Amino acid sequence: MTRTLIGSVLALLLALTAWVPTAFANHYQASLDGNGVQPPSIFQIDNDANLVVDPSTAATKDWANVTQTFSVDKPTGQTDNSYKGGVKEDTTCPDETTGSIPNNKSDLLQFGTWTEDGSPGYLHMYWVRVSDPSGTTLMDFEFNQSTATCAIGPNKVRTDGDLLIEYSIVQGGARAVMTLRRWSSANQAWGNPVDITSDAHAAGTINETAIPAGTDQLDLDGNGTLDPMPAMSPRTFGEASVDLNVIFDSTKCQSFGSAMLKSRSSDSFTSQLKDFISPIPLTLTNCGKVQITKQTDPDKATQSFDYTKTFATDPTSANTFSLKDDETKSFDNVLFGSGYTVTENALPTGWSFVNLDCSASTGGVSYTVDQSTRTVTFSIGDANDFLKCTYSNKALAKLTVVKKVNDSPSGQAFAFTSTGGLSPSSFSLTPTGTGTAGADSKVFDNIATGPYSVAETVPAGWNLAGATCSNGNDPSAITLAAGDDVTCTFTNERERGAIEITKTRKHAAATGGQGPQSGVSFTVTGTNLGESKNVTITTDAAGKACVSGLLYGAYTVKESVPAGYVNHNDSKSVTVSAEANCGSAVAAAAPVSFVNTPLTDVTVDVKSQIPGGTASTISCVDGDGTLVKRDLTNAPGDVSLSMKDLEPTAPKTTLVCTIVVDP
Ligand SMILES: [Ca+2]
Ligand SMILES: [Ca+2]
Ligand SMILES: [Ca+2]
Ligand SMILES: [Ca+2]
Repeated sequence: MTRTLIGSVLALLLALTAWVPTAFANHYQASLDGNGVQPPSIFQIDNDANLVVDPSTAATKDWANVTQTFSVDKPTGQTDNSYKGGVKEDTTCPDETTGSIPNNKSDLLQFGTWTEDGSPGYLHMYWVRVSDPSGTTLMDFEFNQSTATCAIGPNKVRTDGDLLIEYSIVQGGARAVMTLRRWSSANQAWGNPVDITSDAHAAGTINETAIPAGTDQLDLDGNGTLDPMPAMSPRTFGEASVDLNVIFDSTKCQSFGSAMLKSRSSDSFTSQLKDFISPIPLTLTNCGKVQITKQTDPDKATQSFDYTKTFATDPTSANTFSLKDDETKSFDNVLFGSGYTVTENALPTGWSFVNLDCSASTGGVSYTVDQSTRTVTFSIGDANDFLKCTYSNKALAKLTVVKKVNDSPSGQAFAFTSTGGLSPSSFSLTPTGTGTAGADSKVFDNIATGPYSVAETVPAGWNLAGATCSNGNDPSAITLAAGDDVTCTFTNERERGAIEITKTRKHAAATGGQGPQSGVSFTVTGTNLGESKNVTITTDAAGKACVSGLLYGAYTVKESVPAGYVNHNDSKSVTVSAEANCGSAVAAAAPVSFVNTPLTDVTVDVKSQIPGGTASTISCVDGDGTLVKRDLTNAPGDVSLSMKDLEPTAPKTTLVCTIVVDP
């Protein structure tokens, strides 16, 4: 009794000594600490291997809370598959047979693996067997790059560099010695073993105590769901971790797609293989994926955008690349690492950056996006890590304001104001001549899309004849879309006036003795009409005639006096200086009046009743005695004196004729 107790205490002390972690902190019991190269593993390799997440350590994993890749052997007994006699580790595509594994010595039940993300992370393995045999525990985990199955036997076709991880624990031992071998295609044999436990790149333990039924979970029946565990007797469950730094060359992409577990009959590497658990697919690689996609607004833009990356690939790839709309750059062989970046270089002229969206990434890839520098910073630490980012860029727009005048600008400047962020927001345009040839313009290039407005402050003496934009917008509400090139044209004309002519005549037969005179033509001339230009208008029934569209300035209105009338003031100067039009707006027209006077003809006849019987003279003078006409010939016979176009204006309204009959 006492001895038993002492023995137990000694065993416990020995065990405690064995459990004491080495110089490393922050890792669990036998778990790997990363050797200062990568963060410690979070996976529990228990000193006394178990499957549960022991509550003492938070944020750790054990087999009960990871989704492991596992394979369950055929049931123990006559249907179990094992290698044929004479098969050794170096045997290529060894054949199999069925039947009981002798003495349950190496009768395997299950194995599994789980890969812990990191830089590069860890590979964790476990095995389960029927019973604890005498002698050394020997488990060989084989990892194959190819998933092609051998023509004969259960194995996968081996490729140069395939892995064999040996786990061995001496009889009664607590910690496994683990070695790593790589397959040599040239030698058709596994290479020399490399001890990976002594330098803390691997660790393996075994359950030294029984694992009670139901306390842990593994998928023992292989149906894909975790099952309550039957009791596991001591030394029938083992677990191990390997630092992926010793599996992978950090400069090469490697990928293992299949794993299997084998038991060996003795310590000797060339001893006969016994039981195996058939290969199971897995993903064990040191490379992830990166995919960068380009989207532009407007769609299908031909602009190319340049990018710079800082991550490494195998084989190596250029650190710069270019993308156009809808194009994708894919890197399927990104070596594990952190602090990787992809940056969109300086924006091409005429383009803006909308955003960088990496939310489509999968596999839990860790990334941060800096929109201001157009950079994604990320880590690739797992085969499933797939960074998928889309850069969206929008074309900038162009707005041109054109100032056009239909009349001579004479140095007139036109002021403009705007909203929406044009710079400068206020500006002035000064056409040099009429029409498009003399137009002035202001170009706002590479401006953001969105709403704008432009307005002209119409100068005195000018009217805005038109304001239109090439995209159909009104200049007060311009909407610029990506890549738009819009021109808004403001057309001005000078203000114009009118001349209204009032034409009257003296007319004895009319009420009041005078009235309007219709049908009288006037010619309007002026320098603003051009030297060779004139306008002829005719009075209407009301004696009115109007001409509009006249630039401000001096004009001459000249009457074409009708026959039978006289007008000594038939040409008048008129100044147009107010905006007016004929018709409804005639009130402001420049007025000018003309009055015509009708003419009178007088004939004085003296008739000799006897031809040649008498001779007479006639002499007529007007009111002030001025001689109008006379015939003093005094020839025998008739005398007739005609006076035409007599004006009824004083003193000419009186005509005195002296007739002398045959003096
Ligand atoms: Ca464990
Ligand atoms: Ca545990
Ligand atoms: Ca088997
Ligand atoms: Ca078995």
